Amino acid sequence: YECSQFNTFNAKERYPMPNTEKEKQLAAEASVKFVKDGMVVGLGTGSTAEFMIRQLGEKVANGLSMTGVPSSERTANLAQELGIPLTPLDKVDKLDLYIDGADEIDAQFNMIKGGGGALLREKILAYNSKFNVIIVDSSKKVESLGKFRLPLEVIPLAHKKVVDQLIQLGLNPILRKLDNSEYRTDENNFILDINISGQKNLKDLNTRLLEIPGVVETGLFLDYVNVLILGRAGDVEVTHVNRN
Ligand code: ABF
Repeated sequence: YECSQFNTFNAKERYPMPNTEKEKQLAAEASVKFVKDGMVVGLGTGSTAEFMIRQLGEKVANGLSMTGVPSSERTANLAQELGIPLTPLDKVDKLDLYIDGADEIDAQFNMIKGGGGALLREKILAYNSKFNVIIVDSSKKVESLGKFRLPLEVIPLAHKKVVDQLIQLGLNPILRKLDNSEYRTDENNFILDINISGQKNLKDLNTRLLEIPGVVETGLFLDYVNVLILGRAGDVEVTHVNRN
């Protein structure tokens, strides 16, 4: 099964509603209210997170004292341009707060993340944060996950073997490409986007995926959300999630 035979897949292709950008912006604006002086804040990746980072940049310019931990090189570059002080994760104990977007979120607050390719660092930051705030436009809210393909970060040398396993599991993997070559993550790995629509037991699926040697991480974020901020039309819906 040759890689060159894979279909190309651009995970960022979706059909945005006309007010999507406004909804992202409103959700982002509401999220920065959670940032207090002195906090260490994990900074997500993606267009919704970018609205949030720009707003934090303004707050920092106006005197807010905070330190950011970036979830990608792209986010690190933007934060630096905006004058947000940054620190590596291993220099802090826990993040006070992590704010990020998502590709899909279901009724139980399970998420697919990683459409932007930063799932591994995003999950590390979310796991090591005391509090996770997710910001989305209304197109991301779904009854059950799976219209969006689930990204898996995989070690390049193992990726064909991983593909074989995923085909056997009926998950229809597609190697992500960028400009005709394999997309590379910040850790220099590949991404396989798989079809999980109709999967009932997400926890079990996640475990099975992580058991395949060569799979580094999945974009399934189960049990991570503390607050969901959803932009809808001209307003936001804020949901506090009880995770006990
Ligand atoms: C990230 O941003 C990802 O995990 C997710 O893939 C993406 C969502 O992008 P956007 O906000 O541009 O829709 O947090």
